[in-house]
Amino acid sequence: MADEPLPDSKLTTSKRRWAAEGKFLTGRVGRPETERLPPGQHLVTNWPVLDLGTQPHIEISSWKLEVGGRVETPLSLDWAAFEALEQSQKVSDIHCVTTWSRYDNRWQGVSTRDLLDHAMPKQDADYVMLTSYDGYTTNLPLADFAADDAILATAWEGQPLSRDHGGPMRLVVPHLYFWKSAKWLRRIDLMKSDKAGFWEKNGYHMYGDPWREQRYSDD
Ligand SMILES: Nc1nc2c(c(=O)[nH]1)N[C@H]1C(S)=C(S)[C@@H](COP(=O)(O)O)O[C@H]1N2
Ligand SMILES: [Mo]
Repeated sequence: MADEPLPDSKLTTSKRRWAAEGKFLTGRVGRPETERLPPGQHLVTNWPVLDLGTQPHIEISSWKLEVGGRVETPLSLDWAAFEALEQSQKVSDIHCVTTWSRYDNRWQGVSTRDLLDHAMPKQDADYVMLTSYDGYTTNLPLADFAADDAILATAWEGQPLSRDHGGPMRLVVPHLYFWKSAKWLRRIDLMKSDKAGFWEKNGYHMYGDPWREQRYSDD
């Protein structure tokens, strides 16, 4: 078949150039840097440590992760059972309510979706409470806990997650402020209705969307 000559109006020329430039595409790729950084945040290249001040030392031999509440199959996993779950890698940005953000963190661990496939949320489960080894708690909707890029991380940048950052395992939910990403995670409880965790009882927002600057509960 012979090549049909394409009409070369001014518009088609422009459209071809837009296509080459990826113009009007939405989503992260090609987004200007100013839109990648949520309002009121500044970029850091180090990784600050923030917690209640007690960094629990958890022996791998006594470590456990429990999943309970509104699930069909409550889980109690030791380290070997947790490591035997399907492993995933995610790359994501961190946005802390104290205004620092850190781009392109490479996590490895178990995706929250894969864990939920084992526990099987009941029909009426809509929220999650996370409880950590230092007594910290935080809450979020089940849909956010199950986000595509949410991960129960055991490694960061190819190295085992250090104790100060929540090792041996922490949650990472990158689309919410980082206080929702519980370090030293011990229990995951699915609930029918929302309940406030530690910071949420102390003035922080129940949801915590960095793009809407949901820092404090009176916002
Ligand atoms: N178990 C536990 N998880 C926690 C906290 C905590 O005090 N205890 N602090 C939260 C807060 S406020 C932030 S900003 C991040 C900090 O994580 P990082 O120290 O790895 O930067 O952890 C979150 N997860
Ligand atoms: Mo924080």
